[in-house]
Amino acid sequence: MRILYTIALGFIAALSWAQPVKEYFFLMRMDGEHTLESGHVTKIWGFSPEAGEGGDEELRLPSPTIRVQEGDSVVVRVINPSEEGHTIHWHGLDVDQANDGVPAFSQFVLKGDTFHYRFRATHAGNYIYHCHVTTTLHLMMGMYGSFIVDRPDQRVFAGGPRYDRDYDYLGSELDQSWNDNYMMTGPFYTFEADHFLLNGKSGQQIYADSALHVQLRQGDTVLLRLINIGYGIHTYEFPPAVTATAVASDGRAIPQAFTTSALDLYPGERYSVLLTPNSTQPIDHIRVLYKNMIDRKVKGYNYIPINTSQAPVGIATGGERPSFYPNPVRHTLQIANTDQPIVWRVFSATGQFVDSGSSPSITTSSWPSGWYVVEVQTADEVWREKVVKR
Ligand SMILES: [Cu+2]
Repeated sequence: MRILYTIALGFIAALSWAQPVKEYFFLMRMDGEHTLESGHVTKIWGFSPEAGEGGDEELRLPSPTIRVQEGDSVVVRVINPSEEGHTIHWHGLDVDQANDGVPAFSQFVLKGDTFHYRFRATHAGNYIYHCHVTTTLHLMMGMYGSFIVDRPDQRVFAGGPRYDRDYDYLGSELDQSWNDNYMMTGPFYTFEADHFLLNGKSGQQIYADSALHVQLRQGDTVLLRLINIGYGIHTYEFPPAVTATAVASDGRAIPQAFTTSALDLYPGERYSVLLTPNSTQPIDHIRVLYKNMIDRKVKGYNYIPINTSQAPVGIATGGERPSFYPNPVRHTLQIANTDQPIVWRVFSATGQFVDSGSSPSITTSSWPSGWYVVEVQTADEVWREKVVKR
């Protein structure tokens, strides 16, 4: 009787694991470095993929995005070679208690230990994984990443709207003094964010990374996966040239999808937002504001560029390209690398004329914050450059 029972149980278990299994291997680490926008290198902790030969993969901020399909069984094997215990909590995913990564209720992964997290990704959507040990410190040190569940039919959820391509943005904050001196951090109320990140980057780092730019041409529907793992409110401001429709939140469809020009994400929240162009304006951006939870004061912001044309802006047609610095700019933009007379014109993100001149330094103090196009003309060349005014 007992044998039959065991066989039956085994059969049920086998059935429930018949779905495709996605496996990940992570090291839990406390020895990473991260370059901030200023160029300063600070310390981070996190999860790095375990490499085969040639040592470990580099530890990055954020930790790698895990991407599986709806219905997949997921196995994440973690090894902890670091000095402290860690866990992984699967924020928003329906996992059982043993796999939930909340230290007192499930498994601590202590120094030298290995653990296998097992669960099923039952609902397409955007999720977060992070260490849940002394969360304020371990999270702030960078032990987090995005967890994306998508569908082969490119619908946001079963029976939901389709999209052509998707982008995921994981917003977070960092207090440099905490990461620089993590042995000396005080209680959490002393945490004061001074770096505001999207996928670990800010300001010019986002501008320089075209993988973070949204490609949005006429007729496209793009899915933005917006995720907040910070300790403040993240407000996404969409430009008038796009229609932004929130269709899902926290891994479930929103019963009444809504269009919005500004969407607030509270800590731990995730939204799926569809973007479609509604004008032929060539240049635009999404602005992300980072607000304090208590007084809602804006503490920082980032821009996500939207490219609406096939041709990248700012590609020279020949000759030596001028350089523009600093970018982002506050007071004065310098145009360098031009050995012949120039004329420059500046246009706003909506294409309106702002200023013109012929000196290689442009005073920008009076410009409102946002994107601009600087057009530089010599006798036989024209260059265009996107510039961010802070
Ligand atoms: Cu940890």
